[in-house]
Amino acid sequence: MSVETALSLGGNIGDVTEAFIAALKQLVEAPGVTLVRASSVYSTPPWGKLDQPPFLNMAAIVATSLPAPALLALCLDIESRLGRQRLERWGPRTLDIDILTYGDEAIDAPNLKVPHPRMAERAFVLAPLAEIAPRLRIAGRKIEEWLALADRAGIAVDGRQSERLRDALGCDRDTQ
Ligand code: GSY
Repeated sequence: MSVETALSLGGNIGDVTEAFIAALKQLVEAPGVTLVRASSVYSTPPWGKLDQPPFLNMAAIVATSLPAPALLALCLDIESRLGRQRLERWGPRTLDIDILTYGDEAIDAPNLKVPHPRMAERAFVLAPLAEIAPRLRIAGRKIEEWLALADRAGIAVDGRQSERLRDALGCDRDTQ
């Protein structure tokens, strides 16, 4: 059985687009994972700790036959294989991969809460996800509705980084 799951990727140290590309390639190389859709790459102001460089963020929908804990283990493994650095809580980092949704399941495990408990208030998560799954519902509202309520100041598609991502993934603008 295959489940569609929404992922959020972000980082603000090093070549973040390269990390997105490598992470997505490693995800789909894993047995039981296919990429359904990838968003553009967005430049986003830092959230939580303001005195740090802007982030790049994107979202992806993947279909997987992996149970949620195995998908989480895979994401953590990819983060560490790509040399994950997280210098401080809420601070700069090379790459985060967060599981936002796992089908329509609610998961409340110590290391995995799905839907991601803070996603509805984070425009850096909602803007990329709204591009590829605007009608996905969490907590009683569609992603596009949550985004309309969120503060989107400073959030913009980064055309050059999005082009790099599209070229590397071999998808074109319309079918992405
Ligand atoms: O997993 C969240 C990491 N993170 C981010 C992020 O990905 N984007 C922005 N804009 N701010 C952030 N603050 C943290 S922590």
